[in-house]
Amino acid sequence: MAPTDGTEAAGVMDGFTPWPAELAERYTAAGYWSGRLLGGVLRGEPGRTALVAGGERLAYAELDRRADRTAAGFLRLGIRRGDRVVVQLPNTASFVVVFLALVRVGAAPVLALPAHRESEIGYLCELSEARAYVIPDVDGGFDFRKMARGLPVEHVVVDGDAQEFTALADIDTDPEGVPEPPGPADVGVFLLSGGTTGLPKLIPRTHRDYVYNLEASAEVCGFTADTVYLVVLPAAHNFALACPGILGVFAAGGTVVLAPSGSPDEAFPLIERERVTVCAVVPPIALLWLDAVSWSEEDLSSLRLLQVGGAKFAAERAAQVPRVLGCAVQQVFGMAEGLLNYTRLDDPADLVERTQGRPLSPADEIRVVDGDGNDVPPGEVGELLTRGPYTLRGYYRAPAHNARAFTPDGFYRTGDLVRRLPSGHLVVEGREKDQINRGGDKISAEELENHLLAHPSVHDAAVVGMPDPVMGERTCAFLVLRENGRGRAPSLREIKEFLRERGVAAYKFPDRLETAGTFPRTAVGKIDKKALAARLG
Ligand code: OOB
Repeated sequence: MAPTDGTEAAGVMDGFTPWPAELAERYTAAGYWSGRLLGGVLRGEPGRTALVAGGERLAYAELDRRADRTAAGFLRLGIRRGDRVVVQLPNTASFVVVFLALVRVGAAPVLALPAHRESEIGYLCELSEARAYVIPDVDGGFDFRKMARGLPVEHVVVDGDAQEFTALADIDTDPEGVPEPPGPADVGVFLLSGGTTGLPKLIPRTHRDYVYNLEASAEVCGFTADTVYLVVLPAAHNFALACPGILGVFAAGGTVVLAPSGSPDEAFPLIERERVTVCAVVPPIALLWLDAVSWSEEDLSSLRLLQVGGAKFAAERAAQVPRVLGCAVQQVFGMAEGLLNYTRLDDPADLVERTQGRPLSPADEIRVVDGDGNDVPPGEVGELLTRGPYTLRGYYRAPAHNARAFTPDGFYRTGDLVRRLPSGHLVVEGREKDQINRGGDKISAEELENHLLAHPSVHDAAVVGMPDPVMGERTCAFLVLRENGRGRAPSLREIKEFLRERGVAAYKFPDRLETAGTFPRTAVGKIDKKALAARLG
């Protein structure tokens, strides 16, 4: 696509949809787009601790040096500005170093989740035409090197024992200067969409829009050099990375502490030891913590703010957080595509408990529309459409999908059903998109159905969410079996094993299996998923 805003780096990234020139000028003139780059987010005092991970404790100066040396290493491998590199690292210092190194080179990390397997990773490598793939050796008992064999990438870079591949430690080299620094309009990073179609989508985030995302978030959330932020969600997820997340902490000069998971056994001792002040969690983790304080012995008194988002957090539970955990709660309704809504630190308790926040930026445009695309009266429920200085204008290399996912004037159709209050706060009332939100993990029904349809006993498949008190939703797969149901029904265990062999991430596995003779259909002949969901007692 031709560059249209005059500052676009022509040819650096095809398949990327730029903002129209007039909007780009407005966002720049208003100061939302500063021209700062993702590689420059390390703004803490050189001697101050930037990162605590496992046994490692890195000062800003040291993290900066390591990022530069690893950037030099990627350049030495031939990775250049405009290239893509699939990064699949757990919450380790290497994730942070590799991320910073790549954005400094101008090669965009494609941020896969540690849970992704051959099915997702193979597709991401192909779609992005990745030049390299960065992995741990073994994590959570899984050997990532095994998965890397046979992938269409030139370089596999391994954090740890590299075997036949390139060791991350070995690419570290003296910087010889960055030959061609990225521009602020370049794509800085690719995030993964939760997905509503058969295949996941890539979300291009430019340096300028993502820097605004993280800086404005850090301001709204009151992050300073005194912030000590605990990461319990995957660092590759937008919430933990930039809302304000790891990068927002760096921009504010604070300290990031990486935890392997949100389990109280791991997180609570770190909160006590590092005097953690803020943490971002999904609702199931918040519920776990609310329970765990009664039996845990750690001192959590340093905690000032618990950010909860990724899925709806019930008002009653939000109200419990200050009483039980002794800190403020903030609801965050965000999406990798861009738009972020935060309850504000000085909002009255009622809004903090009962709403999912209001848009981050004064330049975020919000519409709430009915099925025909007309704005609903104020206060009524409709689909949320949005456009703004950090919301994508198109998925990467997905023109057919983009024609449906965006209005002709560039509003992103979120698929979320919301109600807008006079204060501008949004209440999430449901979802229109065919997706299951399993405790913050997003599962595309169509993607899972396609995998199930490949099973020899399955004639037809429909995946629906079922309400769950802890996860919000769990996944139920309805199957119509071949031979009019006379074939043997596979067990849930067999289906999980089948999906594992196909290389599907485990969080997408169904929690429950039901067989049906036929599927109920809507008037237009589509599977009636509401009627199916109603069958679940
Ligand atoms: C975050 O991002 P994604 O891309 O994993 O998922 C986005 C979707 C939203 O469209 C919405 O359906 C759901 O997740 N969602 C919520 C929610 N936060 C996200 N639904 C109800 N209440 C909430 N508070 O999930 C994400 C990205 C950045 C920050 C926080 C969450």
